[in-house]
Amino acid sequence: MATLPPYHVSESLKPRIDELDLWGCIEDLRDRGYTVVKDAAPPPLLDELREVIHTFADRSEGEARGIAAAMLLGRHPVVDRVVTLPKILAVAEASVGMGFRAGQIKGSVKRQGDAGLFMHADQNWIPAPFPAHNLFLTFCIPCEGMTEAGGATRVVPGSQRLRRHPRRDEITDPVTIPVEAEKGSVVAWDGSVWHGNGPRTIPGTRTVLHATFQRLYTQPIDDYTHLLRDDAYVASASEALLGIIGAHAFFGTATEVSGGVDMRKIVQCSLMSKQ
Ligand SMILES: O=C(O)CCC(=O)C(=O)O
Ligand SMILES: [Fe+2]
Repeated sequence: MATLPPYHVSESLKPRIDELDLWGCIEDLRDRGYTVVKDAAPPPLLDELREVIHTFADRSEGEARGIAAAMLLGRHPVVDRVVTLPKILAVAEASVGMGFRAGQIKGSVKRQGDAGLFMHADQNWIPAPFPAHNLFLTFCIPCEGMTEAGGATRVVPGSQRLRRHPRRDEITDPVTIPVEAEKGSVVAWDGSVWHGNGPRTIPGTRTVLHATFQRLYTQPIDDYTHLLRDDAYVASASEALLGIIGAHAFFGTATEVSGGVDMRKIVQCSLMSKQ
């Protein structure tokens, strides 16, 4: 089976991209390395998400307390719903291919006076030159929208084409633009594009969910495979949720007596990885 070239959308995904009106987002990701997906999340769901992130962040320990909440998949139905919203799943598949996995699912809270984040490409542990097929897609899901003064994500549009990490001098003298988004919109960028975020200079909080999706063959940042061993969770989870947690992955399926990996799964993964 032929492999789909980078940035091409598979025949099976096209109808969803049409229906959800996402072609502009796909072109943005190809040309600029980032996009704003409009009307991706219902505002009442974002209000619930905000509460959930603050609740879990308050349970984090040390410096993360009140600021960051990690390993959020499977811990609250609102998080599971948000990461499997139709526009998010469709943009993720277009960028990191069929059979993609949930990577890091994390909440963060930024307050007035908080500094900005240094510039980087998300695939920090991947050596350059980066592969032509994108490996990571990060969604930044702001619970109240994102403005420059509020500490928006900042990107260097087009930097994904360089397919390398920023050099030290490029980090200290970045040419970035803020990515502003209305409540309900989500921001997404690929694993190669250089980005960081700006300081927050206004009162209130910037509460966001960072949801990173990864190409099938890469090692997921967070390990959610324990959820697949939880019968009650599996029984109530959607097919999409089970897929991103790794229900179809062949990795680790060999046992001491099986004679090899799960044949059905390796065949399925080999087909999906090319789409
Ligand atoms: O918080 C942001 O705006 C960007 C954070 C970031 O670099 C990331 O989630 O990859
Ligand atoms: Fe990042």
